Amino acid sequence: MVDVQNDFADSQGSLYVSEGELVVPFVNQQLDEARRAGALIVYTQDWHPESTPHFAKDGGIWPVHCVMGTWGAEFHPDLSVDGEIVRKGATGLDGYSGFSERHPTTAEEHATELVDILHRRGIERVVVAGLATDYCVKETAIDALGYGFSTTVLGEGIRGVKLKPGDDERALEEIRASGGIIE
Ligand code: VGL
Ligand code: ZN
Repeated sequence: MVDVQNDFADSQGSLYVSEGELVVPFVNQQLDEARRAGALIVYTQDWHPESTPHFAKDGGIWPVHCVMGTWGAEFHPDLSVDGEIVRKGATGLDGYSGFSERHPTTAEEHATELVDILHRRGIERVVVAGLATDYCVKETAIDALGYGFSTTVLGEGIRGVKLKPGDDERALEEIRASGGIIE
């Protein structure tokens, strides 16, 4: 479950994804079913320091969002949270994918603990939903495919930032081109 946090999912959030709150009832129902089926559930959280080259004020492209410990970084209050939590971006790198963090300009990149968590549990199939389609959902799904997990994205449980119109559709095409299924 990718980044269902106030700054993305609440209309008062600083990087509000249009209709972001609408994914919550749907993903809660999916999470319930997954939990009953014994699935491992992992929630990612975008988790930035106050200054990072990820933010426009520090040379990046985004308004300040999901600063660690603030309201904007908290999960949406209606999200059913019960599972592992993986935070990304805390070192000041971009953390679009739940699997990795990357410096926006240098080649610096390192893995989060997510792949180890999945390997330890013997996971073979990953189902992705959350925010936002064209950034963190896309990067997480494509990395999951790269690690060899069979990967499905739940179309009803995602919404896009759409800096450019059509970015969300293009993201889904990229996921499909990498071998992912949009359900
Ligand atoms: C995200 C932009 C910046 C996301 C995170 O969760 O999709 N988008 N940081
Ligand atoms: Zn971010």
